[in-house]
Amino acid sequence: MTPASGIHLEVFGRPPKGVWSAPGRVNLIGEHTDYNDGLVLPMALPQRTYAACSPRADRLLRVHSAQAGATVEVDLASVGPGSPAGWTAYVAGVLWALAQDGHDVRGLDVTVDSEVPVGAGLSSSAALECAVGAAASDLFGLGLLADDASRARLAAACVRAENDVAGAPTGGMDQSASLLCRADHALLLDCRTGATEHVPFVLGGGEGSDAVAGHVLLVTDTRAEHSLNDGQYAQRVASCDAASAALGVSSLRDVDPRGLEASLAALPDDVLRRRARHVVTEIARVQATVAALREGDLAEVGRLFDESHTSLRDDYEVSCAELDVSVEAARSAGALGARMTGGGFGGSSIALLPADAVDTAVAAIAQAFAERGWHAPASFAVTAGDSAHRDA
Ligand code: GAF
Repeated sequence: MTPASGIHLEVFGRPPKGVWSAPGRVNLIGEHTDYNDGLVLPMALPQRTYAACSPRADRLLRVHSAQAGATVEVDLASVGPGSPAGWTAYVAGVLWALAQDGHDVRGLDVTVDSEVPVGAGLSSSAALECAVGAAASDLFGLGLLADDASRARLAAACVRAENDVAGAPTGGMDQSASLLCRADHALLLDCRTGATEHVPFVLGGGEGSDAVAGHVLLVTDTRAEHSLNDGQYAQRVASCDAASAALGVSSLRDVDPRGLEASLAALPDDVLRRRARHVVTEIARVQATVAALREGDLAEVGRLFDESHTSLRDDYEVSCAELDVSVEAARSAGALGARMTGGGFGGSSIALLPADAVDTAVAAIAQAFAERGWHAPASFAVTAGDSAHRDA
């Protein structure tokens, strides 16, 4: 019995029909490119969100969160844009989006138990949506876990839950990562066409034939809380839309990096020029990172991580002091490269480190935070995990 099943039995008085889980993610590179039809390179985290579920005959949704220690009831007929508010929007929103797609969706009793840190930029909301989406797919016989094309449709429903019900105007990277990633691989996703490639990314302390073996990906949750529906993220989306409109293209993906300077010169102000420069150069960095990984050139991967961070900090202006300090400390302790990951304005950074430099890096980051009187950060090594599935 999984911990979520035990809690479910206690709270709802009957065992769940099953338990499903979905991972959080880190994005290796390709930040703020998904809503510009660009390329992204996320990998699933080993940390997962579990949803123990039993179907109901009526249209009531009862959700218990082990972390919040609370049970909330939602009538599915009342779900829609902006309703319900708070974390239940991610659960109710998925059922709402599936019903909108024409699926016969009924009520559920759901117990949520999560290992993905909340507010850390590691996609806890997408993990929740995708775990519930996976459960709904199996329990209502929707077949949306059957293959990658069906999973992409489920990801799209989870994105609508986030955009329309929770009111966060995000792109689709996080839900795609949670539903499409494979263990020991990063996911190269073309957000324009939906095309995917699974790029080997085997991390670990030992020697191995894979390029990344002998190296560690260290995640640092800075504990500087980030939020995607406080207006800043939406402002960046609006700037990109304004830049592409001014350039007469359907999205910034259409701007050729080779003619970037000429395109930037056609934009009306410096802010739009910097936002567009980040997006166009970041898409090119994703391609370069995949090529470097395939060639086993980790020094180049590290250099691209560093360049990406600088671009997000100076041109896109979505970093913060805690992210910059964690990245600098990791680099000084021997990281090949380091960058913020996810939406920014707080959240987490990643650093690619030789295995023998990890302890020094963790200590250096902790010390840099202590010296500034900040909350202690949480640093942990991760490997590339598996996508959403049924556990029990
Ligand atoms: C957040 C969003 F949810 C993603 O869609 C993506 O835009 C990311 O920020 C930035 O790359 O995680």
